[in-house]
Amino acid sequence: MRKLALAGVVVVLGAAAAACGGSSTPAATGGHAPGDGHMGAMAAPPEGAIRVGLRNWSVVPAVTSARAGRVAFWAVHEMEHAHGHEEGGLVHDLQVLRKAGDGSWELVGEVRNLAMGEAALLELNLEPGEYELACTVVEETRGGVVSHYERGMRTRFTVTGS
Ligand SMILES: [Cu+2]
Repeated sequence: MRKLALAGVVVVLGAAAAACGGSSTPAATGGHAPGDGHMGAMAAPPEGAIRVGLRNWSVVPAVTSARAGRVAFWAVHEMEHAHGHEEGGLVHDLQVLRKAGDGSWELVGEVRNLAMGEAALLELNLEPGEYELACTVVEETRGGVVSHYERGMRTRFTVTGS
């Protein structure tokens, strides 16, 4: 198994500050690089983004509607639930589904495989309509097959005309 030695990476910011002299206390700035798009859930949500909490077993958006156009969702796999491996829920997705004219749901966008404590930004261009925010992970646990959607990880979301 290969492992990447990332622990030793140190990013030095603001070398010009050395001109001030004297202080030996480095400023503690956030050390998280965006990387693959997954960020820590404790990070502040980007401005204007709608926070969507993902937990066992619910999807909890900060608001339940938005204006049509650019909509940004800040998907957060909540920290506050501790669960055993038998229960499932080690990762959650956020799927944004739009109700089509024939009543079926079509996928508009998604972020996948958020581990507990992770967050990710999903920016979409949404037309007016009825939507569902859901997690469609299906896991096999020692307790059996667990469908997050059927357990309750879905909620309605409305996009109104701009
Ligand atoms: Cu889930």
